[in-house]
Parts: sequence; structure tokens; C-alpha cells
Amino acid sequence: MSRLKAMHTPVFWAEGHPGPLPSANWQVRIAGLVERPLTLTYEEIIARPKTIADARLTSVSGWTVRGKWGGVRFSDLFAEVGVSPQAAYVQFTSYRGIYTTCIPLEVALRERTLLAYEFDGEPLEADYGGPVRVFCPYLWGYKSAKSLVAVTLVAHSIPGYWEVRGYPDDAQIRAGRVHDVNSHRWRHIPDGEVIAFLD
Ligand SMILES: Nc1nc2c(c(=O)[nH]1)N[C@H]1C(S)=C(S)[C@@H](COP(=O)(O)O)O[C@H]1N2
Ligand SMILES: [Mo]
Repeated sequence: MSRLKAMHTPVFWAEGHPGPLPSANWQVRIAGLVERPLTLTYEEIIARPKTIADARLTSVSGWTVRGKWGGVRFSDLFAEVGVSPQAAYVQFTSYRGIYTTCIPLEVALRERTLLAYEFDGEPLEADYGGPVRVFCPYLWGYKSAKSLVAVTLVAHSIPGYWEVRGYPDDAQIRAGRVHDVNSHRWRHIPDGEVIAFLD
């Protein structure tokens, strides 16, 4: 059993569970306002330099989970494709195209925003967005699109699945009480990325 599952990390699929998603034949398309659009296979993603972010995914629904998220920095991928000057936001699209979300380019370029494929050294399973997902600890979890198939550089923010249903587009993490999945305790968090690791 995976670490995420063993800790009873909640599994969210607003669009319905996609079923098993094999990494073979998985592709992520990076396009939009870029100079050299790129399609990466799973093998090409995991062959790139890996960054490990010891950080938390924190949901607006009131829980937070810490672990070592492994993946490729979006800043590395964007250096490779060449971002056009008009690009200001990054839209993420999940498998089947129903779940989308958008973050500022500036947040996508931060060091812990990853095209993630591992948690605590284990490959991400389909429940938790495998084979590859967004991991962005700076904003509420609904920006961390699972089972990612497309990354599109755009000039203006495009409201996604939860944003059109009323969640704030800026997704700033706000102070409040959250359930810490790691310690099974309720904790108070301040505004911003949850970096006090609560343990
Ligand atoms: N495709 C897809 N990605 C998604 C979601 C979803 O419903 N569908 N839920 C989001 C929300 S609200 C959160 S908090 C995290 C939860 O990640 P987990 O289900 O792996 O715990 O995934 C985000 N990414
Ligand atoms: Mo969430």
C-alpha cells in the first residue's frame, strides 16, 4: 500500500475517478504561448533532472499532507520550451479534459512547483493523480491538477472546474483549522504556504 493511502490521505475526483491510468503511453503536452511546444512521454519526464520538495499539499476542504514530492520543476520545463513574453498564466488540464485550473506563471516558476510523479519515493498511483500531476504547495490543493495531460501558457487566467463553482481564483491559503493527515491531529495554520511542518 502506498504511503499516501496508508495515511488515509483523501482522494478527490470531482469529475469522477478516471480508472487505472498506465504510465505507458502517457503524454503531457506543453503548448500555448511558448516558442517550442513539446510533448513529453512519462519516460521522458522521469529521465529529466528530479527535484524533491519536502512540502505540503493543503486542501481548502481542511486537510494538509506532508511528504517528499518528486518531479520536474516547471521552471526547468519552461526554460526548455521558451515562454513567450505575453504568457502570464499556466492552465493545467487533467485526463478527459473536464478538470482544469490555472495558476500565475510566477507561481509555476517557484522552486517547489512540480510536474510530480513521486511521493516519498513511490510512484504516484492513479488515486493520487498518477502517473503525473501538478504539485503546488503555495496555493490551495485545487490548483494541483491530477493526472495531467496538458500545460498551456496563456495571457489571462481561465477559470477552471472549481473556480467556476465559486472557489477563489487566487487560491491563497488562509489561516484556519486543518486536519494534519501525517499526525492525525487538528492544527491551526497561518496564511500562506504551510511550511511550519506541525510535527
Ligand atoms: N483531476 C483532478 N485533479 C484534482 C482534483 C480533482 O477533483 N480532479 N481535486 C483537487 C483538490 S480540491 C485537491 S485538495 C487535490 C487532492 O489531491 P488528492 O486527491 O491526491 O489527495 O487534488 C486536486 N486535483
Ligand atoms: Mo481541495
